[in-house]
Amino acid sequence: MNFQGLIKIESHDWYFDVAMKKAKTKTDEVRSSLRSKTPRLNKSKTIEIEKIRVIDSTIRGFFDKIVKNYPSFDELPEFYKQLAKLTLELELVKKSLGGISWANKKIREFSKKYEILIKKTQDLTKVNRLRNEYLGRIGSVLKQVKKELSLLEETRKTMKAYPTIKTELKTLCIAGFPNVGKSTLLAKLTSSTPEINTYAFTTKRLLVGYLKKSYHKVQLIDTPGTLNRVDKMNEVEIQAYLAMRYVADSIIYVFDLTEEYPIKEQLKLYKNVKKLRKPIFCYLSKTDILDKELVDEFKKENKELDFLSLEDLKELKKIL
Ligand SMILES: Nc1nc2c(ncn2[C@@H]2O[C@H](COP(=O)(O)OP(=O)(O)O)[C@@H](O)[C@H]2O)c(=O)[nH]1
Ligand SMILES: [Mg+2]
Repeated sequence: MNFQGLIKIESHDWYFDVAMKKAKTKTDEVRSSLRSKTPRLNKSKTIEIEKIRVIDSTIRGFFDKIVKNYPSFDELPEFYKQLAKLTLELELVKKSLGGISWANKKIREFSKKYEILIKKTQDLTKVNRLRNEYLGRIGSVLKQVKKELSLLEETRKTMKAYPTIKTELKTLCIAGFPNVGKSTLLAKLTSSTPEINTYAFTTKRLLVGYLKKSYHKVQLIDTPGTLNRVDKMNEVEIQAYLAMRYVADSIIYVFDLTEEYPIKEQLKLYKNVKKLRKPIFCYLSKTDILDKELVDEFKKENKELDFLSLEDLKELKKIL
């Protein structure tokens, strides 16, 4: 799923101005194509009707796109549905989209109505009056969706920062305390493919990498965070938790025995991750700078854990 391509939503003034500019270009064309012999009333009517048509199709074209382009939240994969629930005011978003559709309908109505009124009139001054009235109506409809437009734009910006995760792929999440070596492991496992994001060693967003073997593709996600209560989590921790819960088929849990975090705490987090009821493989990082004895002892003490060895990359990839 990819939210990068959502079109920017502008202010209500912007749509009005663009529509007016387009209308002007078009009516200038029409004006110069009319014969000089055409009676003034007919000329004026033709021009103003053309103006209405351009304004109508321009604004409604934009608004249609906004509504069609917006994700339908009920149909999103569970991960994004939950993420949206936690990060957006979904009810307001739905109402705002409804507001844009309402504006579209209203604009259509006014355009039809004023086109007919202008066609019918035989009075030159009335043509201009009707046109001004029409513009006033359209301006007022746009004003009425001012808040809706800006809410949809704010929401779009939030969604733009969502990670791009392929929810349909077999997925492994890498979990563990900060600084234990999760991102390093992700890089080690997926460095052979160019799709790993270049901003490694950051916890600002989820890192995603892919492992390919013939037809099979596995997605690996670096999921930083310590599984706090949801209201205590920051944005990336929420994403990490949701990825583990809704996207992961299995999890690699990274232990770091270099005492950065007490091993007791790391085991506690491990147990919390286990509650997600997914297969968990454990990986011991930084064994290159650890006493072999310490490593062996830890493994002995925690026999129930399913340890992975990175030395045996082949084995690991087979498991993946
Ligand atoms: N010696 C050694 N250092 C490592 C290893 N894995 C990670 N590190 C270092 O530990 C620090 C934290 O690693 P990082 O992958 O960013 O941890 P993360 O916060 O869990 O993603 C970095 O300075 C890494 O260079 C390892 O296997 N051996
Ligand atoms: Mg990291």
